[in-house]
Amino acid sequence: MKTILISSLLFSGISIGATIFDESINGELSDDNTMPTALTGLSVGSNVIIGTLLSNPDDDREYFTITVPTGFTWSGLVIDSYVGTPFEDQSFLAYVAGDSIVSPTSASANDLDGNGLFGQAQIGNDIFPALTGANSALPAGDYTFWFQETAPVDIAYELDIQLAAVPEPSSAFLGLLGLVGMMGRRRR
Ligand SMILES: [Ca+2]
Ligand SMILES: [Ca+2]
Ligand SMILES: [Ca+2]
Repeated sequence: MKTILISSLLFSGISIGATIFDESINGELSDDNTMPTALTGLSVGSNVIIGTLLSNPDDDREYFTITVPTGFTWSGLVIDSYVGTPFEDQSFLAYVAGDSIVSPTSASANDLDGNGLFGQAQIGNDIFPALTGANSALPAGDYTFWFQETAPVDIAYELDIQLAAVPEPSSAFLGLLGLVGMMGRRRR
């Protein structure tokens, strides 16, 4: 049953590895921490954000909020690509649960649910555990991100936010429910 479902998802070509935002098509991700770009329509599997962190004087920041729909969890964040021109090894990434994030001028680590420096060394890796400190996936809801590079370089990046489906009750449990239901009907 599960095999059939996964196969149909793979071959349907829907919602697997989808690019949910591309700055070259959709415009700049917000530079304003009070108005992060809202990213919706996330689905199970990969949700890719493609963009560029522009160097000074642009002083580019990327503020965006993802909405993890009910029935899903936030299970991973893979750096698909990270290329600095000139070479740069890592950039600052932080997140908070909710739809707003603290101002960069007043931010302290206590205001953030997770932060770190990520880049070259993490290409292809899932940085979810390092960023969030969570042992397992985080629940449905809003999460707001802050991505920034302060060195005078341009960073072309691809971030892959991964969602998983909340496991359904096991068939044995559903069978038990059905049995209880039948017994209930028989008593009437
Ligand atoms: Ca940008
Ligand atoms: Ca921006
Ligand atoms: Ca850097």
